[in-house]
Amino acid sequence: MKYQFPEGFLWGSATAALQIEGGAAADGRGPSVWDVFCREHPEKIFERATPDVTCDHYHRYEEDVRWIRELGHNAYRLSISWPRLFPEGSGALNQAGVDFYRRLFDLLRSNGVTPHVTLYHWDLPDALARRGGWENPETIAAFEAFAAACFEHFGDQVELWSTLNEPGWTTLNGYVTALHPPGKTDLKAAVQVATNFLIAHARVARSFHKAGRRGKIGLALNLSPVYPATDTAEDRQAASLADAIFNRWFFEPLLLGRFPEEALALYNRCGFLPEISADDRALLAAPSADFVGVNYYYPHHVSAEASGNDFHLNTSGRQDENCRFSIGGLFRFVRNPRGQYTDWAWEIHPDGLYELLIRLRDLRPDLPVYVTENGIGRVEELAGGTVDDQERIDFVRLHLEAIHRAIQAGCPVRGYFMWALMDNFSWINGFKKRYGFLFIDRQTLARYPKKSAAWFREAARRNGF
Ligand code: BGP
Repeated sequence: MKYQFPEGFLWGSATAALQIEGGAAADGRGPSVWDVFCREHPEKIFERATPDVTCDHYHRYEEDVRWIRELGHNAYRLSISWPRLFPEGSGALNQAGVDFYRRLFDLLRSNGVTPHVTLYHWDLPDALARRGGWENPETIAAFEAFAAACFEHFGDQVELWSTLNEPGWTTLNGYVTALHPPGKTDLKAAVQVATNFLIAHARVARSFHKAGRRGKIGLALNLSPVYPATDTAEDRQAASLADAIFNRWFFEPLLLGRFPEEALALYNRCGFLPEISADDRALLAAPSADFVGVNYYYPHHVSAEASGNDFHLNTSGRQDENCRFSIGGLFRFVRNPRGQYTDWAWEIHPDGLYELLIRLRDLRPDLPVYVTENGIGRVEELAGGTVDDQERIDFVRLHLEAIHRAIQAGCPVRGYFMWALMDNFSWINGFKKRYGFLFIDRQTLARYPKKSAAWFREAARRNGF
């Protein structure tokens, strides 16, 4: 075997509540901001898909845990639906929601599967969204109460907690590109929301630690290495600024207890500096994560030539539909002419993951890291009861090789979660973009393991490949 992983390495896959559960109105669940966004702006979602049913995991979780076991995973990353526990975002707890997750966690554990649980994977209760969402400090307080309820009710079942999934990506799309709810382009609000997420994480982590809870708490960050498009001083400067805004704004407070100067200087110039109370400022000045989760899909290539704002994501999977991201006067993301791309125009670049892991190691050599998401969206069809997704096997193998190299170089990576366990509601991409180890027949919702599931099962069994 060429790549032997450390003992105890976690081999699993990931999902998020809104993307797989369905049961949108079952047993007292309240609406989330995504349910409402899809209903009010169907034109923004590929083929007007909705998260009402998705994979119906809420009703089929027993079968899904059987699949997880069948696929040989020893861990599973999932999220808890906030509006299933608190239909109004705060206030009365919905016991049926608690019961659902208790049954699910029990079943996972009795099948030898470690749950890695995210508290917030973008399904903000609509009641909070209507009062200003993450711009409103009330939401931070409601999140603290939701987190406390989760620790209280599931603390004996769960030991690995992430407060947030990808605060950067959700802020970017909610408040800059306007592609996700709340669909705004407001850069000042974006900086405040990005900061409010960090405050929310830090407060929850503090109460978790203060209460002496069992287990570890961290969060999952979307990280992308940022390369200058050319070697000019302008492009290098633009790339460094993009890195400060998209990567360092999030990992520096968590790992080092500080914000990147470059981003602070820009926000100061533009009048975008976030409001932070003295208490929260003190809180953010101390590192707050027991581990960091890295969600890695692709790198960015940055050009300083950006005349205006322009945002577009490929949601069709058509080769001729490019992604565009440009903030006028700051920078623009460009396509790498030498890059290899997926059907949705995301570059495949496993070395980027290695570089990110080494960067984290250099900052905090002792801090455990999980690769909490990594995967490839494809157009797929069932043939003979399976899908021949050799491309996914190659994608996962190359990224695992990069992780192995980083571990050899001293980065304490403790586990890998492939996105995703099953094909799911891919946000504004609807259902055409398939990510799973399990193929979901959209007519019957039956699950079929793809060829990659067998490859991964063998790697997990041998703890390497
Ligand atoms: C991450 C999200 C996941 C997942 C994945 C793939 O940003 O945390 O929820 O969806 O990206 O992205 P997409 O489904 O938009 O292709």
